[in-house]
Amino acid sequence: MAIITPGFSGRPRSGAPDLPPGQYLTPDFPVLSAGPTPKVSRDTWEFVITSETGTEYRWSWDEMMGLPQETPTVDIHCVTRWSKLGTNWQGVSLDTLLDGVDTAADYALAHSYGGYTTNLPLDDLRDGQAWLVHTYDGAELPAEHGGPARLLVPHLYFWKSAKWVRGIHLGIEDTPGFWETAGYHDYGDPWREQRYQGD
Ligand SMILES: Nc1nc2c(c(=O)[nH]1)N[C@H]1C(S)=C(S)[C@@H](COP(=O)(O)O)O[C@H]1N2
Ligand SMILES: [Mo]
Repeated sequence: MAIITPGFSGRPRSGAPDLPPGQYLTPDFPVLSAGPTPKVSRDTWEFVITSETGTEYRWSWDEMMGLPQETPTVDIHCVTRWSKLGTNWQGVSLDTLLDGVDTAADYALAHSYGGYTTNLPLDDLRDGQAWLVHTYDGAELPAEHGGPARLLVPHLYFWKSAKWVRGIHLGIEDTPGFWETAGYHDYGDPWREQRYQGD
C-alpha cells in the first residue's frame, strides 16, 4: 500500500543529481555520536594546529571569532545513508587557520574533546573545502551537533566532520582515526561510495 501525502511523491528522492549513490534525503538533522556529548566551555575552549615539527598554533574562542567569517551553504552526507542538502553554517575557513602555518605535511588528524579522531589529507582542508563552524541555521551550534565548534568538510562523508573539535595534528604519515581504524574507508568520498575499506 502506498500512502500519498500531498506535495510528496511517496518515496525518498534518489538518483537526483545532487544526491550521491546509495543516499536518501532527510528533512531532519539526525544526531550521530559515538560517545557522550562532552561539555566544552567557550571560556576554556581552544583550537590548536600542531605541525609535524611540534610547533603549535593556538586560538582562543575570542581570537577565532575575530577571524574573517564565512557562511557556507553545503550538502552533507552520512555514511549511514542520510543526506541533507543546503545546510547553512557560519565559521572560519581552514584556509584562514592554515594561512600562517609552516608545514610540509600531507596528512591531518583531527582531535575532538571527548577523544574522537578522524584523518584526511591536508589538501582536503584547503581551497575553500573545510571550515571550523560554530553556528548552524543562524543559531549557536547545539552541543549534540558539535558545539561550541566542529569541523565541516562536506565533500567527504560526514564522519570526517569532527564534532567538538579541539585541534588538528599535521603529519608526514597518514594516521587512521576512530572510524577509519574500525574498518571505514580512509578517504570517504560519497560520490565514489567509499564507505568501507576496500570500496
Ligand atoms: N567528536 C565526534 N565527531 C563526530 C562523530 C562522533 O561520534 N564524535 N560522529 C561523526 C558522524 S559518523 C557523523 S554522521 C556526524 C554527525 O553529526 P551530527 O550528529 O551533527 O549529525 O558527526 C561526525 N563527527
Ligand atoms: Mo556518520
